[in-house]
Amino acid sequence: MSIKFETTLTNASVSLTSIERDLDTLKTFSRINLVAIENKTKVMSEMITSGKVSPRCLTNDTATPDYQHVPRNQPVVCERGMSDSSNRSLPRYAMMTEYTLQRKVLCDTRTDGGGWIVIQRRTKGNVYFNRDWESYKMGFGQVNSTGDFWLGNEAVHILTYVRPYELRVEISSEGKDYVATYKSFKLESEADKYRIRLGGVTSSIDDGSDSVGLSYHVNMPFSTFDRDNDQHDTYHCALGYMGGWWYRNCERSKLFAPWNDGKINYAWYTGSKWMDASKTEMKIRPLKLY
Ligand SMILES: [Ca+2]
Repeated sequence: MSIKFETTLTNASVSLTSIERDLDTLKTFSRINLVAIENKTKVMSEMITSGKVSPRCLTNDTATPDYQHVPRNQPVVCERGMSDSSNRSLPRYAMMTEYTLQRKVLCDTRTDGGGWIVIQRRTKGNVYFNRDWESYKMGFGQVNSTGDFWLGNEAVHILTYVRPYELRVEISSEGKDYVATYKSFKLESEADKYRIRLGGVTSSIDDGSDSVGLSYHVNMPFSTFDRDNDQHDTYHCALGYMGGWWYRNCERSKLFAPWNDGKINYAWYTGSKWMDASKTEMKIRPLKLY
C-alpha cells in the first residue's frame, strides 16, 4: 500500500469520525426541537380550547415564552414554586409535569423558595444503584415522594441543556443535615459521556477546591461498571467502588454507591473527614423564570 493511499485512508477516517460527531449533535438538537414543538402545539391547543386566548392573539404573541400563559392555578412545572405564593399550600413534595420532558417529576416546593426538581433521592436503600450505563441513562427507582431513584442522565442532560440550572445536594450524616449548592450545573450529552459541569459552590462540606466533595469531580465524564471513563490508568473506579458516578482518580464523593446498614459509607469527603450518608437528595432549579 502506498504512503499516499494510506494518508488518504487516514484522512477519510478522520472525516468520518467528524461526520459521526456532527450527526450525534444533530440528533440531540432534533429531539429537543421536536419536544419543544410538541409542547407549543399542546399549549396552544389547550389555550384555544379553554378560550383563554384567540388564535389571532397567539399569532401576535409568538415572541413570549409559551409557559407564561399556563393558568396560574394549575401547577404544571416545578419553577412555579419559586415565586407563586399560592404554592405555599402545596405539600413539601409534589408530582408535577415538567415542561421540556413532558413527564412527571418530583418537585420540592418549599426548600429555599421551592421550585426544585428532585433528580436523586436515597432514604430507604431499597433500590439497587449498582447499575449499567443504560440504566443510568434512562433512570430507575420510584420517582415519587417516598421513593429512592435517579431521574436519569438523559433527562438531566436535556433539562440542563435547554436552560441554565443550579444544583442543591442535601446529605444527612449522623443526625446532622448538610447542604451544598452550586450556582451552575449541567450534564453534557451522551456523546460526551454525560460529563458534569459545575460551579459557584456555597457549602460547609465543599469549599470548591480540587480535593473535596463534588468539586473534585468537575468536568469528569460519567462511569458505570460497564463503562470505564475515569482517569485512573489501572483501576476501573465504578467497578471497584460500585454505583455510577463522575469518577476521577477515583472519588471524593459517591452518592450512588452501595447502601449498607442504613447508609452509604464514605459518601462525601469534606476536606477534613469522610462522611457517611443516611439520606441524600440532589435537586435542580432553573436560574431564570422566563
Ligand atoms: Ca480506569
